[in-house]
Formats: sequence, structure tokens, C-alpha cells
Amino acid sequence: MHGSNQTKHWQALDAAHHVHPFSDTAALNKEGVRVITHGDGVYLWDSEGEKILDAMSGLWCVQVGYGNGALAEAGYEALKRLPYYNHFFKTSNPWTIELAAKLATLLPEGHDHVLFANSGSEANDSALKLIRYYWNLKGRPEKKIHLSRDYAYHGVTMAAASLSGLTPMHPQWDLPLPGFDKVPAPYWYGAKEAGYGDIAPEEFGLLIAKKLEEKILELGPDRVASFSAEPIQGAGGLIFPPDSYWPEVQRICARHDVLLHIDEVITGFGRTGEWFGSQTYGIAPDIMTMAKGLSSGYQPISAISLGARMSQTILNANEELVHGYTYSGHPVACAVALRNLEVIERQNLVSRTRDIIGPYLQRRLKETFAGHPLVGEVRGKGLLAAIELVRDKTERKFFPDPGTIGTHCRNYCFNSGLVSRAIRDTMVLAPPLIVSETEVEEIVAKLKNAIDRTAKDLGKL
Ligand code: PXG
Repeated sequence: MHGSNQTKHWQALDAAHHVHPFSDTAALNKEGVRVITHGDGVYLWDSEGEKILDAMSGLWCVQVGYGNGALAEAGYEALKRLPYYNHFFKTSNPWTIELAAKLATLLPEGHDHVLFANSGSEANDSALKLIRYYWNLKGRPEKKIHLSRDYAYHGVTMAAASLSGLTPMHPQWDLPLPGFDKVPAPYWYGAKEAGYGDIAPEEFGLLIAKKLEEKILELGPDRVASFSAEPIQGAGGLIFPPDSYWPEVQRICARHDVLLHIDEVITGFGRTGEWFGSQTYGIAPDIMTMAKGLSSGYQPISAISLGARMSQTILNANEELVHGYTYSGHPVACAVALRNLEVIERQNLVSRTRDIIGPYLQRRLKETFAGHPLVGEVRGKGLLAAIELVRDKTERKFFPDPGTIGTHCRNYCFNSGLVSRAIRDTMVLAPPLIVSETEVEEIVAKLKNAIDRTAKDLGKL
């Protein structure tokens, strides 16, 4: 990047003092970081004045888009009135109370109680602690194994990373911890290459659900505490389960008395066209975690909601809950989250995603890419979409060395002012819920250009 003096100054300071998450910092410093200075709607600008269409909503979180003044004002008002107080010693504050009550009106049936934390990882870590506590209270302390899936992403704390099915997340930290085990993901597009043959999606969904039951029986239902899962797997490659999967998983969890922990960190707050992915798939979770879209990313805040079974047991324990963070239910974060929910409601962003702009994006992507020689599958729901780049579309064969082609295509996107994400060789989109039809057209055109150029480089076009 040929930066101005200001950009070069920031790049030098960043290189000297800042360690980046999920980055090879040394390699990054050679290129120089891109400094994002402001945002408005679906657009970001960098310190060189370049305009970028953010079709990933930051990290899947900016539901209402950038630069929403109502959220900024709510935060400012709370900062002036009560910049900080906690909930530890029999205290609360108006914003936390109102947010908890508001969430109870939106959450699935029976989820009337919430705890707050500050990130998705913390929420998941807390959820596992609450699951362990539940079984201890039930007099079944031997039920302690946490199951999750291949390709799962649940965050980075010791416990959340142990739930992860993305194996590169483990070796640097000697994870997973003991007491964590994995089952396969309902990734139908990859089924053929994984050796399941030409199986139909619904049959595959049932088969993969049965693998969960086999694992529970192998470990012993008396030892299995919980199954953690995203309704749609996000960072693992946007894996949409066949319709047969969730009903069968729920039957299996109920049959073996395994608590169902649903991670709604990506799928919550309208992303799939309902308030929660659980509603989209008819899932009744025992415990749910959420973050990101709760505040549209404007403030760090997450929540854990308890279904009736867990809340009755935990709240009737009549003892201190020995858990909580200094910033749990931070007044400023709660004020911003509350205003965010108001904006989502006022602008009908959930039903707009389900009925108007979600279907529009999905239709335009299918029209543009389904017949493309490099594209194996276009899949999506609401404002989540994936375009799988493959070596052989009739045989559903992937490229060797997954990630190389995807990153190549992603770089073309970046260079043309479009943020999309490459997960292995799957191009992923999750634009803000306020995205307009014109902006969808810009996303589709820029992505087409990047995929065409990638196909040309591979001699496929
Ligand atoms: N659960 C899910 C389903 C997530 O997607 C977390 C938990 C953890 O949240 P925190 O707030 O602790 O980061 C996430 C986060 C990516 C990417 O590149 C995805 C996430 C985070 C960072 C990068 O897709 N998801």
C-alpha cells in the first residue's frame, strides 16, 4: 500500500506495538495494515480514503450498519448518567433490567432469564459452567462430557476453543481440554468427498444426527452433559443442515437426557430472517448464547439465556451463583443493545430479511453463479450466503490445499473494494440487514468479477 504520511505513521506504530488476532503479525507488518477510519451504512473507509463495501458486517455483527446515530446517542446518554456500575452486590441498573426483559420477549419459549457477559467466547464459557452446575445440582456429577461438531466455532477461551471443531485452533494451546468430544457436521456438499457417496441431503441429515447418538452411546449417556451447536455453522464454512437434521438431533438429546446448547452468536438478531436461528429451524434449546448482533457490534456485550428446565433448577438452588464479570451487563453496552433492538424492530429488519432482501440476495446469487464453471454450490438463508468454489462441479470435488483458491478470490474482492470472507474455498457473505437492492447488485457484480478472474487464472473461463 502506498500510504500517505499519516497512514505510514499508523502502520509503523501498529507494527511496533500491536499483536493482531488470528494473524501472522510479522507477515502482516511487512505488508502494512489497512487502517479503517470510519463507516456509514454498509460502507467503510480506510485512512487512504478508499471506500469499501463491507459484505461481512465486520465479523458478522453490524446488523443495523455503520454510523447509526440512535445507537451512538443511547451510548452517550448512558455514559453521562452512569458510565459504570456492576450487578454483584444486590444492585442493578435501568438499562440492564430493560434489556433482560426485552430479550425475554424475543427469545424462544421458556427463555425468560438471561445472564450477561462481554463476548461470544465468554458467553459459551459461561454456558458450559452453567451446564456443569445444572448436573451437579441434579445429583448427576458424572454427566460432564461436552459434545460439539467438526467445523464448529464457539470462540477462544479455554473451554470455547475446546468446543471448536476447527483443528488449527488447538495445537498452540494444548487443547482441547479433557472432557470434550466431537461428532460430524451435517455438511452435505462435502459428503461425497468425505466418502458418503451420492446420498440425498435429507438422508444425510438423518445419518449425521445418528452419529451423535452413536457417540452418546459409545461414551455412555450417563457421562454426556451437553451438545453445543450453531443452528447454521458460520466460521466453519456456512454449513446449512438438511431439514431432517435438527428434529432428529432434538429427539436424540431428549432421549439421552443431554442438554442442548445452541450458539446463536452469528445466527441471532435477524440474520436468518427470524429473531433467532432456533426459530428458523424449530429448535427448543435448553440454553442459548448470543453476542454480535445483540448490539450490532457497537459495544462488546453477550448474553446467555436459560430455558425453563435450567432456570428452574439453577434459580431454585437457593445459593450464591459463584460467577460473573466486572463488566457483565455494563450500563453503556446494555443501553446501546436496547436501542439496537428498537432500531431492528422499528425498521422491520427481521421480516425484511426473511421476506424481501434475503430472498433477493439469494435469488441474485443463484442466477449469477449456479451455472458458473468454478462454482459447485450456492447456498444461503436470510442474509447468510456461501458460494463454494470447486475443482469439479459434477463430482463435487474440492481443490487440493483448501484455502488457496478462496484466498486468491478474496484478494480480488478486497482490491475491488468488497469485503467478503473466504473459508477454505467457500466465499461467504453476511451483509448488514439494512443492505439495499442496489447495494446487493454491487456485491454481486464485484463478486462476479473476482470469481471470473479467479476462474480465468485457473484456465476455467
Ligand atoms: N460463537 C460463534 C458461533 C461465533 O461465530 C463466537 C462464538 C465467539 O465470539 P467472540 O465475541 O468471543 O469472538 C463466534 C465468533 C470469522 C470470525 O472470521 C468469526 C468469529 C470471530 C472472529 C472471526 O469468521 N465468530
